[in-house]
Amino acid sequence: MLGTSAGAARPVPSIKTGRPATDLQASPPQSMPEDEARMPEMALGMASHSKPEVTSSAEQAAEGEPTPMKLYVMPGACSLASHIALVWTGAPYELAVLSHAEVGGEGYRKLNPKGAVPALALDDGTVITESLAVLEYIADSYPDARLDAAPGSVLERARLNEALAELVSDVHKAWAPVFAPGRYVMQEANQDDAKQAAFAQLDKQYARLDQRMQGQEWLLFGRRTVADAYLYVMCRWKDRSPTPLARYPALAAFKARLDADEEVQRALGEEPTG
Ligand SMILES: N[C@@H](CCC(=O)N[C@@H](CS)C(=O)NCC(=O)O)C(=O)O
Repeated sequence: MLGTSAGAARPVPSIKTGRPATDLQASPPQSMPEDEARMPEMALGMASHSKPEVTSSAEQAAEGEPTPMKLYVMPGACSLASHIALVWTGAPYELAVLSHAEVGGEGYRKLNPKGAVPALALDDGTVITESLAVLEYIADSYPDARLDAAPGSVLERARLNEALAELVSDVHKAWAPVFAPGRYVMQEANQDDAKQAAFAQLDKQYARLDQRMQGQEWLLFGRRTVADAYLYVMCRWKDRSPTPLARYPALAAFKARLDADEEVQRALGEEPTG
């Protein structure tokens, strides 16, 4: 279920660019083997980060400050797309940067029982999960940023959903046997096979995306949308496979353009990878 209500029993801590200190400090998921517990940060060559600045929503309310929406992310994970989209809107936000253990931990599961990022907590305690929903919520909430389908265009909306669905459910999920082979293949001896099969599948998907991006600055509509933020994250991951992003010239050029985007750099700087 996507829309759940959080924080009725106790306020969710409000964290400014850092991990929650109190209610999200939990042990790594019990059932998860060590290599899985380290993914995707370790699989992606990412490390943990420094202690956060923490203020509680209750404190903020007492001080009369409005509580901006809060995005829960893991460094460099798919949640980076929602983070970049938020920066592109120029809206105020708070960030909770979690470790993989925290994402699987009890505290965060109260917020998102699926134990995955991203999650976007709104100021009334409503929580939105799933990248597609979070990205479209962000885009729809800040129409001036023009990150969404054109208002009223049913076809553009369908094209945006189409692109996001492909990125989220095909491209992203094709990485799963690479990051967590133990979830797909029981015998450790066979897990490398699962990874090699995933790499082959990924190569087909990236080749298709590369063809689509030829001569295009943006994925859709000749302008920037939230789908570009997600495509960027998928491009960042590709160097973790035997065939690096450089093999896909249009995608490599797209990534280089976004690497140079100051707002993308700001988002990356807020998700320290050590
Ligand atoms: N269907 C979810 C998947 C989100 C997802 O897989 N997030 C990963 C990070 S890229 C995660 O939190 N993984 C934690 C885990 O699987 O233990 C979405 O599209 O938002």
